[in-house]
Amino acid sequence: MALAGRLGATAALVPLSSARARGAQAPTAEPWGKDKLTRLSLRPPDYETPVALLDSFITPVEHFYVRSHLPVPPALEEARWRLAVDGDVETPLSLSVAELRAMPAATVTVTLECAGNGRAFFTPPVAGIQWKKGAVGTARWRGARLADVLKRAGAKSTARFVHMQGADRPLGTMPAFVRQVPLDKAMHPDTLIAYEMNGQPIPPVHGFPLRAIVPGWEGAYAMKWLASLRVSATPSDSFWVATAYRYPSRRVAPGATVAAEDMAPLTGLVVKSLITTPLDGATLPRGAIAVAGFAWAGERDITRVDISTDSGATWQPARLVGEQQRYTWRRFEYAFEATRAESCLILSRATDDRGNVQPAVAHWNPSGYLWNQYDGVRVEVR
Ligand SMILES: Nc1nc2c(c(=O)[nH]1)N[C@H]1C(S)=C(S)[C@@H](COP(=O)(O)O)O[C@H]1N2
Ligand SMILES: [Mo]
Repeated sequence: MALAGRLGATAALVPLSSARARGAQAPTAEPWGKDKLTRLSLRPPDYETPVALLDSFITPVEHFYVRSHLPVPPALEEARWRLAVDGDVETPLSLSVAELRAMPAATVTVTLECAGNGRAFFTPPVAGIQWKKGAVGTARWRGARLADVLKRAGAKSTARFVHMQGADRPLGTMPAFVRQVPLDKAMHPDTLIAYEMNGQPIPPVHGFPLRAIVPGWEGAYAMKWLASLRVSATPSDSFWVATAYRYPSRRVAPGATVAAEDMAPLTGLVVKSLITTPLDGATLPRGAIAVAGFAWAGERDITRVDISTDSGATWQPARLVGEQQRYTWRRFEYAFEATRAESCLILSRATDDRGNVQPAVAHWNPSGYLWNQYDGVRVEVR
C-alpha cells in the first residue's frame, strides 16, 4: 500500500509551511507527529522525548525519540519496496515486503537507545547532537527473522558480517549511512527485519516500511528504511563503521585524544537508570514522596536499583516491578518520607546481572557515547 494511504489524513509528509497554510494543525505543529517532543534538528529530523513522557513501559509512537543522520527518504512505497540481499551468498535475493510478511513472524519488545543519549552532560563537552535524557524508548517490533532471510539466501561459510544500508541518501559530503552486524548477532533469532512498531506499520520517520532491530545493541544498529543487506567476509570500510560509533578499549582521561587502533565498535548498551517521577525541579509537599523510573542494560537483565535521597551518602533498594523481559527496561519504585523543608537530590543507581553498576561519573570518551552515570533529580520539599 502506498504510504499516503497508510497515513490517511495526517500531514506527516506535508512540509511544515503547507500544513500551516491549510490550517490543518496548530502553528507549533512539528512534522512526523512529534509535537510533544523537543526538536534538536528539523532536517534531518532529531527529536528527544521529555522525561515526563517516558513514564510508560511501552513508549507510544508519538512520544518515541527520533534520530536520523540524513533526511527521511521521499516517496516511501511499501508495494514497490525491495530489500536486496547479496554479497557472499549462494542466491542473491530481492525481497518485497509481502514476501517478508509471508515468512514466520517474530515479535520482540526492545528498549532502543541512541549511543549519544546523555552526550550533553559530558565534561569537557563533546561535539555532536546534545542529547540529554530522552533519546530512549521501548517499542514492540514485529517482523521476519534476519536469520531466516540469510538462510534463504544461503550465506557462504566465509561470511562474517552483514553490512546494512538504508534508503536515506547523503547530504552534501556526508557519507551514506551504513552499519554492520557480526554474523552471530545477525543469526540470533531475536534479530529482526521489522515491519511493525507497536502493532502498526512502522511510521515513516521510524523507518517505513522495513528496519533492522538488533535487540540490546545501541540504536544505530537499528537501520531504518532498510534497503540492502550485503553479506561479507570483511568489515565495511564505511565511515559509520570504520570511524564512527567507536569507543576506547581502555578508560581514557577526559578530553584525551585516542588513537584509532585503541577504539573498538560499540555493541550492547550499558547499565543505566532514569527517574521519571518526580520530575527534576518539582516542588513537593512534606510527607510521602513516590519515586519511580526505568532501568535497562541492553542484552543484560537488571538485578537491582538503589535509591539515595541524601545526595549519595546512603542507598536503599528500590522495588523492581513486574517480570524482567529480555532487552527491555525494568520499572522500579521507591517511597520515602520527607520530614522537613529542604532541597533534596534523589539519585538512582542500577546493577545488571553481570554485577555492572552505574558509575558516579560517566566514562568520558571522544564521541560522547554511553553516558550512564547515576540519574538524579532535585526536588524542593516545602
Ligand atoms: N537509515 C538510517 N537508519 C538509522 C539512522 C539513520 O540516520 N539512517 N539512525 C540510527 C540511529 S543513530 C538511531 S539511535 C536509531 C533511532 O531510531 P528512531 O529514530 O526510530 O528512534 O535509528 C538508527 N537507524
Ligand atoms: Mo543513535
